[in-house]
Amino acid sequence: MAIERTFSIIKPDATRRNLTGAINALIEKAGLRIIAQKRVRITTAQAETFYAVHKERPFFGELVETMTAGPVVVQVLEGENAIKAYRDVLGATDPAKAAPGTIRKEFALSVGENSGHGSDAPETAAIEIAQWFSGNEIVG
Ligand code: FUP
Repeated sequence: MAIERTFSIIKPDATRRNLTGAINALIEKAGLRIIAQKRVRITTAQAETFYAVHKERPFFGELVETMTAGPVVVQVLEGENAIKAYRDVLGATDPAKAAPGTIRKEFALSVGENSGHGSDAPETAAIEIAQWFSGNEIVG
């Protein structure tokens, strides 16, 4: 298996409830290393760009509002098969369908406020990491 990097967002619903450390504990317990991390506020324009793939979906406006409602923590995670490994740690998009022990089962409030984002493929991981981090901010 290859060592990969993936991009993660701890979403506003989670930072609001002071869950950054609890989520990081699940990330590290899964064997993923947090090799870059910063707390930022996402602007409306940045949220619209980040989720452009969902532009035509009925929930797009609400998604942008949710992502800009408070601070987020953006991260780069590294590990074996990191993209799939982190999506497994996150659990299903809908927390009602997420497996026990996953971030979304343990912490998410709803599909919209589902506590975390993880890249879905190597191409999107590379684009998303580059959108938020410069090379010297990532220390593997
Ligand atoms: P995921 O890859 O699990 O983050 O899920 P998607 O890319 O399908 O969706 C991205 C975000 O859109 C979700 F995290 C929350 C939001 N969303 C909704 O609000 N309603 C939906 O029906 C689907 C997604």
